[in-house]
Amino acid sequence: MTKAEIAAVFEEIADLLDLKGENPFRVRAYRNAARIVDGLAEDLDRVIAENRLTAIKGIGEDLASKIIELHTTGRLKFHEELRASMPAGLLEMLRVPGFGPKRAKVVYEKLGVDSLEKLEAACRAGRVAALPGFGEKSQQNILKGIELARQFSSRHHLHKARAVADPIVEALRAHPGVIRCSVAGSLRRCRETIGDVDFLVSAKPADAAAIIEEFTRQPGILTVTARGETKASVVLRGGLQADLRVVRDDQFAFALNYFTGSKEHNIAMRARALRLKNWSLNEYGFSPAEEKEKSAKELGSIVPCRTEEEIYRALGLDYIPPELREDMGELAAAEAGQLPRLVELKDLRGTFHNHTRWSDGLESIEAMAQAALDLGLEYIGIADHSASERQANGLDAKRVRQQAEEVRRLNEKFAREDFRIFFGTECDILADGALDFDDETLALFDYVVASVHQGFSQDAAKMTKRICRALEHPLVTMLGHPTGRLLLEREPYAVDLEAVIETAAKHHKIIELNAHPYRLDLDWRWWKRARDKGVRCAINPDAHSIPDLQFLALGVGIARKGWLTKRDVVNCLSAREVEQLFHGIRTRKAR
Ligand code: DGT
Ligand code: CA
Ligand code: CA
Ligand code: ZN
Repeated sequence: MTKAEIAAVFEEIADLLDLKGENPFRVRAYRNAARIVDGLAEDLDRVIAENRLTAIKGIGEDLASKIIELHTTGRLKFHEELRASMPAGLLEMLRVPGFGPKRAKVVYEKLGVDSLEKLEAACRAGRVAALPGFGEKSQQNILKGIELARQFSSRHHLHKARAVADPIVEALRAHPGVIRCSVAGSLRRCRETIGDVDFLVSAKPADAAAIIEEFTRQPGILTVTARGETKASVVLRGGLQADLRVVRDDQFAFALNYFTGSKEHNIAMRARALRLKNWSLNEYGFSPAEEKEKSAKELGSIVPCRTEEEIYRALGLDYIPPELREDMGELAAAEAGQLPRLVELKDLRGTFHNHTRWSDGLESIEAMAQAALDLGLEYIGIADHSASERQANGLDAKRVRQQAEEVRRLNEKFAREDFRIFFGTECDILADGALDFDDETLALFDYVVASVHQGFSQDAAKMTKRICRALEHPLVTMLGHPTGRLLLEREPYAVDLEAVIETAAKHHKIIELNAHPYRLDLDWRWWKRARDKGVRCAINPDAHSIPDLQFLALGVGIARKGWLTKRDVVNCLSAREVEQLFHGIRTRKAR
């Protein structure tokens, strides 16, 4: 099991113990352990081999042996027994947003409710509202939450889908019968959430059976739900479904294009083929439109295409990168030769908005900076929480000054490596749009990320005013996670993004693309519009640990979906240019 999977097991153990009403310290120990394992920068194999697990703060003998059991066998007896001792529906109920183990315990004990269905029925009958500590309003919220949980349960976060899909693609590529292999579908288009994973392989027909056999034997696969001569469907670890299709190599480009989608993009492509050439286009190739019966499947494509580039060229189009295939103007731009040259991960020279032990991060400033340097970056921005974020150990004005001193000292050291730490803050935007620090304190930072963390229930007019007021403050550099959404968990707060973008543009403020896989906020659908207004983007991992810095890659994928180029993304500037930009924003001279 990977670190993330072990962390998920520990989270579930904590939930189960909580449901049982166990000692809160024991519950917290597992939640902590989940956080620590997930945030561990080092290779787990190595830490185990060198017998160093118990040297990690928060991991004792007992947890260490559980980590080893999970990592080596993929299961944990303690976890399985705990699971078996409780109705399975209880855990399912915890997927309802805002409905935690404490509340689940109450409805279970008082009403015998032990599944999502029973919870819904009890709410509809008004029995939940009558429980002590619940009431009419929370009953309504639970009903809304059940609906969301149902809607969400069929989709999965992007990073989880990537983590299970990547090793399978590698294993397939290593198979001798496989000629070419790729993921397709929403995962290739880098959508923010994934319904199912689509794998595509090309091979000689005689090799298909062996490839399908190899696929279904992968360790990431839980069950095989369908198996045919050229297809298989499976359930991956974590509950994701996946399909594999095996095609001949001369069909590969057409199949890849078809199964990458989106469906809307495919429809536009087919319409263009018909209109321009009187060809029909499908997953097997081009064929004359009138030859419905003898399709490309039997006769082969009338224009053979080895690559997707050739398919687009055959239709008079520049190559359209998968991220743009959403039928949002990409065909027209490709026809006119006006597709943007999309930003790439290697263009990024630094990142902003990262947390350290000074607030709720796991590592020291130095360790985060070293990790960024190891990734090949030239600078990192540290932006810990401000005082109002008490549960996140937010900094007050006094600690800000101490932190500034530490950053200064570290910068002397890192200057020798041509690396720089920018000293920032993630400053709360208070309910009325005022900032959480006074101007004198704000002026100590190189830059200020302003974010909303509380008071999400304001109406759109209030929230918009609140955020715009913060953006108008001369010492604010960028807006953090603009909608506060948590993908598959919490809807965005009500806000008029048009007005927010307008205000950011007017004051030359940057908007963050928060690259944390639960956020991916500002949403890709808005970026083209923001860029056209002249708003620049900062791709920020919102890292709380060293591995979190990898989220940058997800952020780049979303930026690409938003049509952004190197010029639109401030992470592509040198440290020197960033310094000038931040200064320019402050002095209102930025352009
Ligand atoms: P997902 O799985 O919901 O995250 O989204 P996709 O885009 O991966 O959708 P999926 O797995 O149902 O299908 C993969 C691709 O296959 C899809 O992007 C386009 C193509 N496709 C599927 N059904 C249709 C269809 O009815 N018409 C056309 N033109 N293409 C389709
Ligand atoms: Ca899919
Ligand atoms: Ca599919
Ligand atoms: Zn935040």
